[in-house]
Amino acid sequence: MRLPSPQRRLAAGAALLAVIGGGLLPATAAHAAAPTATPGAAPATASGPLPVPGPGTPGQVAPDLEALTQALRNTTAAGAPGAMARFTGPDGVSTRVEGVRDRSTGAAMDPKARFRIGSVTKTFSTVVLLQLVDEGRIQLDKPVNSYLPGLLPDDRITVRHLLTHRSGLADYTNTMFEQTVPGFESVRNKVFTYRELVGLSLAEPRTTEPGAAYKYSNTNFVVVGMLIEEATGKGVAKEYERRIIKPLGLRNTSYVHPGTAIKGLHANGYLHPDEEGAPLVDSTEQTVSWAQSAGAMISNAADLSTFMSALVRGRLLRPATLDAMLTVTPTDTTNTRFYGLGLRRYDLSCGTQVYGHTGTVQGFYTYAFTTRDGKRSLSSMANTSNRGQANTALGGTLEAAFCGKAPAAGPATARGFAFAPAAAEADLPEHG
Ligand code: REY
Repeated sequence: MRLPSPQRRLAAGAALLAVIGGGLLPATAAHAAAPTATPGAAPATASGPLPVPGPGTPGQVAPDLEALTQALRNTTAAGAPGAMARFTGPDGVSTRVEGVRDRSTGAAMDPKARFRIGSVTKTFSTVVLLQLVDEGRIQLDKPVNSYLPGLLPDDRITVRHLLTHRSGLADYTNTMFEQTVPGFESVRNKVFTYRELVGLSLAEPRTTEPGAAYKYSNTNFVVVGMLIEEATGKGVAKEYERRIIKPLGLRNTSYVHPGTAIKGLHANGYLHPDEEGAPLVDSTEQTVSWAQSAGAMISNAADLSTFMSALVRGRLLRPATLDAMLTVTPTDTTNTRFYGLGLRRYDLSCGTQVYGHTGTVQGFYTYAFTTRDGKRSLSSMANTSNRGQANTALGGTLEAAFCGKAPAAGPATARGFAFAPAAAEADLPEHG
């Protein structure tokens, strides 16, 4: 299999950090290791964002709405039919849209539109699983095989290894979607069992020793879905509904697997073929059975911000469990991108730290992030995929929204920081 170069880079970076930190690194140790890994990087602290010179603290920065629009224009210029961003902060809600949500009718992108959120689903699955931890039904450091006897070939793989992408279970989607359009068409209407998906992973060599390194893999969150079903005796759809969607009133959020439609006002998704210039493929309708609890949910921008904000404010989990979810280790050597339990942390150029997740499912790129206090949230999406430049451009909405108009002096310039999440992420843009 051809390993895309960002993945090679990440693998090397993860290995380096594993050597430096001796395996699983808490955020503080990761930062301590940073000067070696990224010479010249300003130190960040685990306890809070870097101070920003000039008026105001990061918490008071207003979004730069012109920069937000520019990021969306860059996204459509890079090949997305449409893009949108929705920011919630102390001064209310701002939305921006560019391009179309439906190429056949020419209907404009709509900030209320529903779309496929891909791996942002992983954060929902994690919350359900951690509620089961809060209820004493699952323990984070127990072997997966103690709940699902004989499922995995290694009794050392724990529940926490799944949630931190440190199980070493190969990501079956790498081979499934090596050829983008044929790969997609071969699964678009398929219905897989969880066991079939795990079987595809186990047919490949494992990537790391349990716990040794971060290696993003959809397989981890397929097994999380199995754990949820095993512990509750119900499908994940019921648990998302009962534990998150209903209590938070998320009326645009659903899990309809193996249904193929996105009901109500929605954006159509358009997949870029690998061949430059070939026509886009309308990928709106699909089972997303290849992802299920790792990536098959539907939502909209407002619901994603409500969810992320409620999560960090402690409305869904007990304090100790939320702390565990927010305890991060680096995903690469930039010292700006981290992963907790089913949750990313990005440290932006202005020092602000945001928590959330990214998502890629054929036809849709998503970013859903919030500040630690949950007071400022951004959800942005583009209705395309397999188009790295569009994903990178969409990532620009984070800087525009959270770093806003703060002066570009101090740490930002000192670090020469250019925030391009897609460029160094294993799951972005190639898969995820
Ligand atoms: C898989 C392929 C994306 C996407 C993926 N998404 O793993 C999970 C995530 C749920 O982390 C596809 N890429 C694309 C290719 C590459 O076909 N040849 O970009 O649509 O969000």
